[in-house]
Amino acid sequence: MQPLQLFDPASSSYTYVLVDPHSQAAVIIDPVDTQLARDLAQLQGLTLAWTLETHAHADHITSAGLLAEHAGAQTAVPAGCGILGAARQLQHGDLLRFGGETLQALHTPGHTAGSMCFVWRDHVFTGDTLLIQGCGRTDFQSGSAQALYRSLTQILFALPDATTVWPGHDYQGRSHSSIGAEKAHNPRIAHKTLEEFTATMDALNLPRPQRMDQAVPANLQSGLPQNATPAVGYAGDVSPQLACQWWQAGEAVLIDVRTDAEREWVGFVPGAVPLAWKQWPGMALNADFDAGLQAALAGGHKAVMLCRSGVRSVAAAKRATELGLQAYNILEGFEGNPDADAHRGRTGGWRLHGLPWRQS
Ligand SMILES: N[C@@H](CCC(=O)N[C@@H](CS)C(=O)NCC(=O)O)C(=O)O
Ligand SMILES: [Fe+2]
Repeated sequence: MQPLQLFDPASSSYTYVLVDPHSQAAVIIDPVDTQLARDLAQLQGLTLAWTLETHAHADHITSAGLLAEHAGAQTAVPAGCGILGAARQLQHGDLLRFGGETLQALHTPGHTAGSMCFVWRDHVFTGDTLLIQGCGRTDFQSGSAQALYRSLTQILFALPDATTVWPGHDYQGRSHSSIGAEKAHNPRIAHKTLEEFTATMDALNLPRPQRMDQAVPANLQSGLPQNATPAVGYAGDVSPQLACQWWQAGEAVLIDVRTDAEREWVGFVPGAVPLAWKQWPGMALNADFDAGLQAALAGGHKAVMLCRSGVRSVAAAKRATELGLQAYNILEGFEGNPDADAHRGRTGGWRLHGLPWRQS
C-alpha cells in the first residue's frame, strides 16, 4: 500500500496522506498552510484522524491547526518540539492508530532536538532527518550533528533495507528512496565516521531559511494565528514558548503576576519582573501595580503576563491595556491548566515546556 505524496513547490516540501482502505481513516504528515484547499480536496471522502508533524518547521507554516478545525482531525506532534496545544505529544516508540492501521513514532534528534520519523508498514517518513542523498542541517533549533549521526546510523539504518524512504523535502525533484540505497550511497553519511560526518555538517554554511522567524513561532502553535480566539481587551494570547522567545530577544518584558508566596513555593523565573496581581472584582484598583507596570514598560516594550494557569494574567493584561500599554497573556501560565481544552492546550505551562525557571 502506497502513501499519497503531495508537493509544495514554494518550500520544496512533501506532505503525505496515509489511508486505511477499510475504514477510510487517514492521517496527514507535514501539511503546508498554503496547500490547505488542495489537501481538503484530497481528503474528500476520508476521515482525517490525525495530523502529524515530523518537527517544528523552519521554512514553512503547518496547516495542522487549520486541518483540526476544518476536517475534525486531532493534532499529534513530537513531544520534544515544544509545540503547544496538540491533542497528542508523541514519545519514542508511541503507536498512533487510524482505522485498522498503525504508525510508529521514532524520536530521531539531530536536525532539531525533537525531530521524529514515522514508520508505517514498509515505509518510513523521515522529515528532514534523512533526505534523499542528504540529510537535514543541524545548525539551528537545537540541532546536533552528533545526535543526527546516531539517529541515522542506529535508528533509521536499523530498519529493513527494503523500507521506502519518504523525505520531508527534496530540492531536486526526487520523490523517494530506500534505507538500503541511503545506507550504501548517501554522500553525507554512508560509510562515514562520526568525525567525518560532523566535519561535513559543520562546514555546510547554509543560509538561514528565508521565513524562519515567521515560521518557527507559528509552527509552535500548529500554524494557528496567535489570536485564533479573539482576545477581548488586551493584545492577545501567546504560547509560553513564543513569550519566552520575545522575552529572551529583548522584545518583551516578562511580568510575573503571581504572589511572592507562590513563587517561593512553586518556582521563580529568573529575570521576570515580580508584580503581584491582587485585584479582583469589587476591589479598589492597586496603584502600586499600575506604577510598577508603567515603570517596567517605560522602554516602550510589550509585556507578556505570567500567572499560575492563565487567568490572572488575562486580568493583568487587560489592566495594562487600559493604561495604554501593549500586553499579552501567556496561555496556561507557569504550571499549566488541566482544564484547558484540546485546541488551546490541555496541559502545558511555562515549567512543563522546559523554559527557564528555578526553585526558590
Ligand atoms: N532555502 C530554503 C531553506 C532550505 C533549508 O535550509 N532546508 C532545511 C530543511 S528545513 C535543510 O535541512 N536543508 C538541508 C540541506 O539543504 O542540505 C528556505 O529559504 O526556505
Ligand atoms: Fe526542517
